[in-house]
Amino acid sequence: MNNLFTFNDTIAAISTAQGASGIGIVRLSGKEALEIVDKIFLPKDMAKPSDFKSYTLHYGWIVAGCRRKPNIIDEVLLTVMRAPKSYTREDVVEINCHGGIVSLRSILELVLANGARLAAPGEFTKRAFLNGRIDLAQAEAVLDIIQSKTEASLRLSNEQLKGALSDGLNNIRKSILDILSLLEASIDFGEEEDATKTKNGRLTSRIRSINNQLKQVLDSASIGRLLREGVSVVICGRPNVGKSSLLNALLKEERVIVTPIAGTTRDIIEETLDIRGIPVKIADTAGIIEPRDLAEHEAVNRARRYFGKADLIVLVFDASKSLTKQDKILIRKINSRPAIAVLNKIDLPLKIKKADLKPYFKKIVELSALKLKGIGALEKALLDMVLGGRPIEAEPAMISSLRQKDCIVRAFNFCAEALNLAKCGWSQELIAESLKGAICSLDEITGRKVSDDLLDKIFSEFCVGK
Ligand SMILES: Nc1nc2c(ncn2[C@@H]2O[C@H](COP(=O)(O)OP(=O)(O)O)[C@@H](O)[C@H]2O)c(=O)[nH]1
Ligand SMILES: [Mg+2]
Repeated sequence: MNNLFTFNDTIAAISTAQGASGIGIVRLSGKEALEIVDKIFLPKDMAKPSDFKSYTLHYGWIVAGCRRKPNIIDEVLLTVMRAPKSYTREDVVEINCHGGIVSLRSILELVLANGARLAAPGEFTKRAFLNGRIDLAQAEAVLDIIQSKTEASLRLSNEQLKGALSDGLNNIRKSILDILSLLEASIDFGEEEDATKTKNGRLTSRIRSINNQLKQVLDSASIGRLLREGVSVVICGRPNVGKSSLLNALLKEERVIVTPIAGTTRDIIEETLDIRGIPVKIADTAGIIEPRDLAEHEAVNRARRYFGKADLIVLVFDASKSLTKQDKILIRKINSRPAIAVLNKIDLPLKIKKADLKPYFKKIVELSALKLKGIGALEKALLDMVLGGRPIEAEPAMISSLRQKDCIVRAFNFCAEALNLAKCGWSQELIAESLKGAICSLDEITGRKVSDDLLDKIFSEFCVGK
């Protein structure tokens, strides 16, 4: 894994977001990166990039055409990072130019015309992985950092990039390897009848300890995924109960139009809140029950879809009015899905009491979206439902993706199988086979053993330029 791959081509891409901005970066990586910029960079002191020292910054211009009559494309700063101490472990050049679309594209085109190839999504990070600078879990962390929605998920991804997860898994892997070598020694050399019994006891306790460690990693998965992916919450309720007002109150801004006219909200409005580090994607829906026209018909369909796929439902009632038939229909629709009832408009004289809803909901929150009273209580109720009593603290070796979780589950199952075989005194070859299965599953997380298809799939989620 640690040997350098030799890629014959040099890749290039715009590494900053597309659109007008202060600066933009075109990045090159590969054997010819310096040679290519030699042809297009005109430094103030007329030196050549291929003579530049690593980790140095140079002022000059990107030019097209010959050096005597250059056509200036942009004024830039050029950074050189030589192999192997670079992001990809290859020669890397970053051209810091002005962040206009035309400037960035012109420089990229020039770089491509001079011998570079346009990088595929995630190809720089893929090279970093293939060249052994980072493992697959760390490569995934790079993507997570870019996509982090809250500070807590950013912290988790940074731990993973530093190698916390990989270190934890490598320790478990090493313990399994230790057992395997013991097993193999006795497979080869045979064993006395008496000694086998005590040895079996030791063997089962060692496998059990590995099982416990894997279980711990697995337990961290749900919080890890929660921090990374967040939860989706849908706000439902009949028209005019204050759904849009509630979303505005949660967002602390006037995001959605609120009027006393029923049917004001026709589209789904979706925003992400940060509740104690968990990204909560919250959607306000149209409260229409009987659509009057095509637009309302579509609004109802969309609301249904959101209702169907949300992790959690917030059903809003107007506490200043008695429960209506429409309210009751919605209560029935909740069935046994995770839901919180919100009694809104408690600033007005009340017609519904908490007790009226007790039979249907585990959590009921009274609030006033208009007067901003009780919003904190709703946030707390949301968090309680989502966490189900688990602590929110991010552990260092936390798994964050479904892919990683699948691998750990497989490793755990293999170990559980090995434990059973050992307990029942089955042959050591069989136990060894199961343990090897566990190692293979762990290796898929760090990428020690991974198929090209899976690599392609993982890196295709990256943006071009990363
Ligand atoms: N008194 C009072 N009025 C509210 C409260 N929440 C919303 N409203 C009013 O109820 C009406 C409907 O609100 P809106 O958020 O558009 O309801 P939606 O149709 O469920 O989205 C508006 O006139 C709001 O000002 C509240 O807590 N107290
Ligand atoms: Mg509304």
